[in-house]
Amino acid sequence: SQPHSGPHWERHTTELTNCIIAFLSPILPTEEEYRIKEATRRQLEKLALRVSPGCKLLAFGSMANGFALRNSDMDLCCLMGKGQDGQPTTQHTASELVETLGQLIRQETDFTVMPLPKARIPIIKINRSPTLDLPYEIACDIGFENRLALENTRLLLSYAMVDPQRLRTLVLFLKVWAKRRKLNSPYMGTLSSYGYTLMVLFFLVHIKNPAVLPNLQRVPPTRNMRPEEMELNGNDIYFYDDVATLRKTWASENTENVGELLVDFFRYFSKEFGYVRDVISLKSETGLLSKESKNWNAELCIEDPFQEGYNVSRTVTKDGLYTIRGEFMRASRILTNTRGQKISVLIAELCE
Ligand code: 3AT
Ligand code: MG
Repeated sequence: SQPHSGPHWERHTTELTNCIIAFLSPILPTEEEYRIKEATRRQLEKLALRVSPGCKLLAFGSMANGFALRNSDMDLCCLMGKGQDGQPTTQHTASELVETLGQLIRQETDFTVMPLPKARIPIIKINRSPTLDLPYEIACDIGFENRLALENTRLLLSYAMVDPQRLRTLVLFLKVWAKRRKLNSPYMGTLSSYGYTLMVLFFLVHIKNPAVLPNLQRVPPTRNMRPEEMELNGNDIYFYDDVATLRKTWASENTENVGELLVDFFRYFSKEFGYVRDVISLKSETGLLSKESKNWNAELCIEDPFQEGYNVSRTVTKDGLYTIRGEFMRASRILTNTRGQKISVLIAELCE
C-alpha cells in the first residue's frame, strides 16, 4: 500500500476533500427549506402562547447548530412563560402541556399529532406530508424546558463557527455515512447524530496534534459571566462563546484538509481508540477518562459535555458497537485505496 505522505498522497486527499464537498452540496438544506421550517416554528409558537402565555418555542439540534442535512427533523423546545414575579404563568406539568398543546395543534393545523406525555422526557411528535404548496415533509419533536439541549446546541454552533469549513464538512459527511450505513439508530443499538458529532469534536480538539479546535470549555472567560451562564441544575455549563474574538486570536497550526482528517478519523477509531478502557470526555484536559474512574461499564462511553453523569452513547449495544467498528475499518480501507478507482466512485461505495 502507498505511504500516507508525499505528493501522491497529497493529491489523493486534496481530491478526496473536493469530492466530499461536491458530494454534500446537493444534500444540504435549501434557503426555502429553512424559511418554511422557521414559518412552521412561528405558527407553532403562536399556539403554544395560548397554552402558556409568554412562552418561547426555540429550535435546537441540527436546524440550529449548522449541521443540518436536507429534510432533517426539527427539534423544538418550549420554554415556559414567566410572570413579573419570576413565577411560571401556568402551573401545568410538562405532561399536561403535552396533552393540551397536542390537542390544540391537532385542532388548528393539518399536522398529524402524537403526544407522548408519559415518556421519560414528555414530547409531542408532529409531522406533515409534503403538499404542492409546501413540498417538504416536516417531522418535528416539541419538548419542554430542555435548557441543556439548547446549551449543547449553542456549544456545537460555537465550535462550528471557530473552524467553519473543516468541522462542518466532517460532521455532515459522517452523518450521511452513518445514516446510509444504518449506524444512526439509537433505538436499534447504534449511535445518535449527536454522539457522532461529539466523537468528531473530541478527535479535532484532543487527538489531532496540532489541534484543529481549542477546548472551548477550558478557554478562560474574558468577560464577567452571569451565574446562570455558569451553572444549570447543578451542571457546569460554562464555555467560551465569544467566537468573534476567538476567530481573531485562535489560529490552528493544523493545516490538514478534510480528506486527511477524515481518513485519520476512521483510522483512529478503527485501531487506536481504547474502547474497553476509555471514556471520551470533550470537556476534560486530555479528552479521555477511564471507565473505571467514572464507574461506567457501557460498551461505548461518551460523556455529555455538560452532564458529567450522562453517557450519550448508552444506547450502543455490543452488537451495535461491533457493527460500527467494522464500518470504521471498512471506511478506512476504502479511503486509503489510492490506486485506480475514481474518488467519486470510492465515496459512493463508502456510503452505499
Ligand atoms: P439529525 O440532523 O436530526 O440527524 P441532530 O444534530 O439534530 O441530528 P440529534 O437529532 O441526535 O442530532 O439530537 C438533537 C439534539 O438533541 C442534540 C442535542 O442537543 C440533543 N440530544 C440528542 N441526543 C442526545 C443525547 N443522547 N444526550 C443529550 N442530548 C441529546
Ligand atoms: Mg435532530
